[in-house]
Amino acid sequence: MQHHRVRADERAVLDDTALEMDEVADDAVVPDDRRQLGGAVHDRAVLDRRPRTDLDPAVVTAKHCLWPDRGVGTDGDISDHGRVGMHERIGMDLGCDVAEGIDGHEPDGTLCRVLDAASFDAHASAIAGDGYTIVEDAIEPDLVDALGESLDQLEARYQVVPADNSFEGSRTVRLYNLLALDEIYERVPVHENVLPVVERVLDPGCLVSSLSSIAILPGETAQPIHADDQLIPLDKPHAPTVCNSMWALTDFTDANGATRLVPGSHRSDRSPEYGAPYDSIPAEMQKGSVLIWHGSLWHGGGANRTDARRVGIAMNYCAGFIRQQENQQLGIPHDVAARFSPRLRQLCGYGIYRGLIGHINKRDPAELLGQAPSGEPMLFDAT
Ligand SMILES: O=C(O)CCC(=O)C(=O)O
Repeated sequence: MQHHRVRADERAVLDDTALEMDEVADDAVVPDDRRQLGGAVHDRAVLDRRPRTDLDPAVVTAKHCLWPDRGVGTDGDISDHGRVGMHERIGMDLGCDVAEGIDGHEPDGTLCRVLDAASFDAHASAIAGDGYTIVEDAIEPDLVDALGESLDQLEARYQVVPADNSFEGSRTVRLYNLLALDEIYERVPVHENVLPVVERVLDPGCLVSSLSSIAILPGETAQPIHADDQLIPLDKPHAPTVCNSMWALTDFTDANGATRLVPGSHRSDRSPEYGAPYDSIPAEMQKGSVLIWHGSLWHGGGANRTDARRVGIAMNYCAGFIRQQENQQLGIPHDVAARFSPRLRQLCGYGIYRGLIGHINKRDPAELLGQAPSGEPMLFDAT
């Protein structure tokens, strides 16, 4: 079974206004066989950000900026996967003068790497069909690293140890309620390469159900296959009420405990039998990628047969009409929730679903935090 993959950088359809052929000057050190680059750009080709050897994120991020850095070597071509070839050094001039307001670019010319609507649609239909999708390279490398560092610190500060039960594992370290623990996690639920997929699977009124970390340590055995919605007493199959995601903070491999999936099982008329063996595939993905799945999909953490940790963040969403797994309104201190962005506050439950569910005396719960109400009319008042 092939994973359905739409790369975040497939958004990098470069615009003629940003990149002109003549910007690759004649005296730039670009191998002749790469001269076709400009033509490809004019054809609105997709550039691949991944170099063959050098994983330096600065190079990766900047390399689509076609300001040739003259006088550098000729080594290090960008891997092109049959799409377009370019010389690695062409993109080394960060902060080049790219016209402002070009969709998908930061003012310094670097690529935002935001997927477009068609890619989000493709991911959502992969979830409808297979039960899951992987958004490769979805997360900025600096955010991935910052999250990993934060988890290391929190695990040390709280001296987190495995829960030692069959579900959470005996060699797995988990931290829950992350939004209450460090500001960095505020970037997770709202991530622009993930949330739009979830909004298509559930709807824009979806909520944060839980936000936790899962570090599978060497020697851990496979978690029992389960479905995240198996406690919800609805006949299956049903429309998604849960949509979960796993952010890879390390590479996820078959050997180190990549999440195991039973493709298509979200269409089953039942949930798996706890502890029973099932054929499954590993959701292998590189650090910075995100696995997103339908809450009915049968899955579980894999066994870690390596000597290194497999670290992920489980960003779990639910529909706006069901109860969140972690109680966000009580679990996150009000002064912390008050500083959240309006969208994050809504996702945490400080909002009203379809003009009705979650109101307090017909008022928006955001007002509890001293925030302006969303302004959405109450359903009753529209009758
Ligand atoms: O760690 C994983 O890959 C999956 C964990 C999981 O599904 C869970 O704990 O509910």
